[in-house]
Amino acid sequence: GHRSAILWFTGLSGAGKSTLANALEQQLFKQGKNSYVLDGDNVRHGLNKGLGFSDEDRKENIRRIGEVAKLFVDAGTLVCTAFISPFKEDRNRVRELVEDGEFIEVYVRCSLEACEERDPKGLYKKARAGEIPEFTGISSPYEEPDAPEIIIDSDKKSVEQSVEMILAYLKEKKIL
Ligand code: GGZ
Repeated sequence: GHRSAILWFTGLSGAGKSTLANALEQQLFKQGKNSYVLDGDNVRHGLNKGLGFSDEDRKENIRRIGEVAKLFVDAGTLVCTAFISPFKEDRNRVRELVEDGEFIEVYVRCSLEACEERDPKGLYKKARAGEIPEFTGISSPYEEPDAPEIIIDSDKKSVEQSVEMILAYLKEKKIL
């Protein structure tokens, strides 16, 4: 068995949050652990359809995701969330929803320059051209975590190395 927890990935667009969350989930699945990924694909298009990217909408986006993540914890699932979640206050509010040790903040750290260089969806280019208002890192802030449980330097570590780091943390904390 395992204890349930929230692995809360935070970082800029293009930093690699979804990639890491999904790679971790695959490993957990292989180990027979009950896990699930919440990301833009299954949340912003459904539950949070209608929310945009103003500060207020991002706050509400994160609040709802936090509540859903808590339900997953109640159900005994290791839930990985992959959202920019740019505001410290909103992330800390989610932390307070669950027991000590059940909120694991994973800062996927990557310089704006590197994210902009990758630009897998061409969004930074559009944001620079003024076609996407309030784009995180360009025209909307990202507040770095003060004390994340885990920091992944995604421009220096491979996905495999990063997943190993997270698995090692979960074992050390007796979650796995
Ligand atoms: C940031 C935006 C924006 C703006 C659309 N700012 O790389 P992506 O495409 O797939 O990930 C980004 C995603 C961010 O949604 P989140 O729910 O994670 O954001 S938050 O936690 O701040 O609520 C990006 C796309 O949506 N996107 N417009 N203006 N990212």
